[in-house]
Amino acid sequence: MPRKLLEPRFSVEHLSILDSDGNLDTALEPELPPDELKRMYRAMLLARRLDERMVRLQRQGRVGTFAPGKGQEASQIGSVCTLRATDWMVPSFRETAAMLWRGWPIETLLLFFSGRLEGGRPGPEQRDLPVTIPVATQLPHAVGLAYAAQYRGDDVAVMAYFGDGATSEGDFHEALNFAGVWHVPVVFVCQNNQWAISVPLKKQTHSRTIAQKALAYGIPGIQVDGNDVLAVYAASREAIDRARAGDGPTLIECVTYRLSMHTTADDPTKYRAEEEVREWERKDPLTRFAAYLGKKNLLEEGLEAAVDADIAEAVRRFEAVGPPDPLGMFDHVYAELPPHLQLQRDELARRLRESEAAPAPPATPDVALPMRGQRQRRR
Ligand SMILES: Cc1ncc(C[n+]2csc(CCOP(=O)(O)OP(=O)(O)O)c2C)c(N)n1
Ligand SMILES: [Mg+2]
Repeated sequence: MPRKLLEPRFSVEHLSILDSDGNLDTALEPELPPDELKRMYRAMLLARRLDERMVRLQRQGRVGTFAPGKGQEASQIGSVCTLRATDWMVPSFRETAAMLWRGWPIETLLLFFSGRLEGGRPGPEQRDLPVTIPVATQLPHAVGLAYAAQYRGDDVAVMAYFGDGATSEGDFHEALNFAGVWHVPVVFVCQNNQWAISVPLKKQTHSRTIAQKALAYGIPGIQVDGNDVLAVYAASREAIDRARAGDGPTLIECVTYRLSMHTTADDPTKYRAEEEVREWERKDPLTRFAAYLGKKNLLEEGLEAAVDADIAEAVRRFEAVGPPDPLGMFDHVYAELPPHLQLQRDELARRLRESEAAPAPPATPDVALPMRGQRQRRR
C-alpha cells in the first residue's frame, strides 16, 4: 500500500502592514475612519501612561502587585476594537488596555490591583469576564459563552485573550478542540510576548509558530505582527466577521514583547538580556502608530497631558475609597467556613473590636494585624 497524504502541506500566514521603520503596505491598509484611528491611539497612550503610573504606585506601596502590559497595546487595542458592546471579552491578567477600551473605569482597575473585590466586578451591562489569574482557565469559559450564544441564536461573538505560556496548558487545547467541533463564534487572541515569567518561548513549544496549533483543531490560524495595530486590526476584523457569519473560530497569534517585568514582584534582569529589550523597544507599537497618524495629520496636541490628567483624577477617586474590611478575606471561598477558618475569623473579629476600643496611638502589629501595602487602620 502506498503512503497517502491526508492533510495537504500547510502554510501559516504572517501579516504585517505597518513595519517598525514606518513602511506601510497601502494595499493592505485597513479602512478605518479618522475618529476611530484617533480613539485607538488615545486608548493605547492611556494604557501606556497608566501602566507606567501603576508601577510607580506599586513601588510607593499605594497599589498591590500589578502585571504591566507595556509593549502589548497594539495587540490589545487592534483586536478589542473590533468587538461590539454586546460581544463578550474574556481577559487574562495583562489586558489592562483592552479593559480600558471596554469601559472599565481606571479606579476600578486600581482597586483590582489592590486586591479589592470591587475591582473585579464588571458593570451590570458589561459583557466582560473579570480578570483571570489561573493561566488558560478562561479559555473553556470563553468557548462556553460562544456555545451559549450559538445555542440561543444570539448575534454575539466572543474574544478571549491569553499568553504564549497558556498554550502549554490543557485548557488551551480543550478550548480549541471544543470550539472547532462545535464551530462556535470565538476568536482566540494569543499575545505571544516571548516570555512566560522567566521561561522563554523556545522552552514553551517546539512549534515554529503558535498560529499553526490551530490546524490540529481544524480551525484557521494566523500570525500577525502584534506591534502593528493595523495588522492586528485587519486579522481581528476578518476573524470576528467570520465568527458572526457562523463560520466558526479563529486563532490569532500576535507576535509582541513584554517590555516590562512579568509583574511588579519580578526582576527580569535576572533572566533576560538588556539587548533583547532594547531591540524590541525599537519596535514600539506606539511610536509606529504615532508616526502613521502624524503623516495623516491626526495626532492631537496635548493628548499626553489630557490622558495623565484622567489618570490623576482616577487615582484621587481610588484613594478616597475607604479601606477594606479585613474580615472580607474569609468570604467567597467557602459557602460554609471550615471550623479552623471560622476560629480564625472569630479571633480576627475579636482583635479588631479590641483595637477599635483601644485608645490612640495605634496598637502593636500583633493587635492590629496590618496587611502589607494597605492603609487599613482608618476604620
Ligand atoms: C495554572 C497556573 N499555573 C501557574 C501560574 C503562575 N503564572 C502566572 S503568569 C504565568 C506565566 C504566563 O505566561 P503567558 O501565558 O505567556 O502570559 P504572560 O504572563 O506572558 O502575559 C505563570 C506560570 C498561574 N497563575 N496559573
Ligand atoms: Mg507570555
